[in-house]
Amino acid sequence: MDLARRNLTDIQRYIEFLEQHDHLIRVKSEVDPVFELAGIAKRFEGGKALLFERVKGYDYPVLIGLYWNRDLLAKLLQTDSARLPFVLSDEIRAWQQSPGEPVIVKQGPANEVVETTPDLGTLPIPHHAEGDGGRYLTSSVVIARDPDTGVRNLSIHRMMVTGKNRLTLLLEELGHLMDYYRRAEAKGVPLEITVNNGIDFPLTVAAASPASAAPIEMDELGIASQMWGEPVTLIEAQTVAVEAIANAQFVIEGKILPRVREPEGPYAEVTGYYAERDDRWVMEVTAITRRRNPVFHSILSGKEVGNAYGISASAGAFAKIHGLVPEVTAVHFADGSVPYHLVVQIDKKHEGSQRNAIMAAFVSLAFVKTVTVVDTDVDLYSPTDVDWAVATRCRYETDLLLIPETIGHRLNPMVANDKWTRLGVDATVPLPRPAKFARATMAQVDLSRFEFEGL
Ligand SMILES: Cc1cc2nc3c(=O)[nH]c(=O)nc-3n(C[C@H](O)[C@H](O)[C@H](O)COP(=O)(O)O)c2cc1C
Ligand SMILES: [Mn+2]
Repeated sequence: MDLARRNLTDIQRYIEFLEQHDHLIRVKSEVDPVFELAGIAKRFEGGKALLFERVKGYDYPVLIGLYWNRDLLAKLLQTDSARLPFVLSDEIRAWQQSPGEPVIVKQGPANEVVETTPDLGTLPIPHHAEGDGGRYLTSSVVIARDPDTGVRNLSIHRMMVTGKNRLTLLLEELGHLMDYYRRAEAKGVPLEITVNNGIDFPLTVAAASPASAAPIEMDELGIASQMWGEPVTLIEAQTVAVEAIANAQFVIEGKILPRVREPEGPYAEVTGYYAERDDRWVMEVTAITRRRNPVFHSILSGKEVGNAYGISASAGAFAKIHGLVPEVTAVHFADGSVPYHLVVQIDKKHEGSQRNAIMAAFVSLAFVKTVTVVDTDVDLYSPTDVDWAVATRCRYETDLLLIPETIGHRLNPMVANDKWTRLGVDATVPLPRPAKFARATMAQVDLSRFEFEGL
């Protein structure tokens, strides 16, 4: 891909792009970052992105909504929304075949200003949902290095501000950052990290790519370089031995402390429910660097989080699932239940392949609870069409596969003792395909040959 050549590698250029494509609303009035900002954003969720120019009590604007509209992201990558997952999975596959190294320099836009005494209170971090436990970083990318091998990792974590130089964060059980942290903690040492706010789409894709696409021994930063068409530039940090993104808006440096847990939450999660307050992992901030004129980036908790994760994760999983079951033609998270319901489309050549596809999907995506497989004459992006396929092509006594006692996603209220039951739904027509399953069709008519009034 050629995003670097198109000069689309930072938030400032994104804002220009959004404006050129009529995808940006500028909020001119002063807005309170506590509840009001998210309340306004919620009213525009799914449409144009919002730039809050005047945030009460802060010097910097806030951008929100970059990930809540797939058409916008498709435009950015010069494709259309249906092609978006394929374009991304091609990039992930190209990276897997030739992973490249980033460029590391001392200075970049993200350390134009070095705040000598770090104070998270100077950043316009919004307080989103009414029941959230505090102000949350929702879109920032954490960079860390494997304590044993030194391999770099990128991931996104919700982070609640608890002091001028303190945050609490969530480390998911199966994530690579958790794996790094556990090994650091066993040695009794902190895990150094940089937290990069205001990064571009390729870096979010890299950070959200699932372990099945980017295994622990690989540095997923290369996915972003692949999309840029040139190596991503990193900067050395001031106080830790991990790099940061040179084009970020803000970099928060620090370490996750061993054997320390402090209260975090509640937080309005991707599930649509509040995650409970509990004792979780603690980051001590050692430095903050920034651009001279930074724009703070936030993701509205809830649906936008699902989209940001869903687009990258399904692209990464498609690369894997297609590799295992080549008859699979596309995968898509059902919009209402990211990351739990994955729809898989298959051009079935062998009876039974659709069930292999269900198993491949479950091992490729740790959080998926339901996999529905449909044929190629079903529009997997349309919940109505998928529902029709299940209603007319699934024989419930034989085509529902229940897999009990599998590892569940802890955020989901259906999980008990870390376990839940997964469901595979086979909504494909059996082979050889009986004639009664041919879809009713009308003639394909060229409308330009007809005159209409009231169109
Ligand atoms: C917006 C967003 C928020 C996320 N929040 C968290 C989180 O709070 N904790 C967590 O462990 N993973 C979170 N994730 C998921 C991880 O970033 C994601 O699973 C990633 O692939 C993990 O990287 P890894 O494979 O290198 O472990 C979030 C993802 C996105 C896109
Ligand atoms: Mn990883």
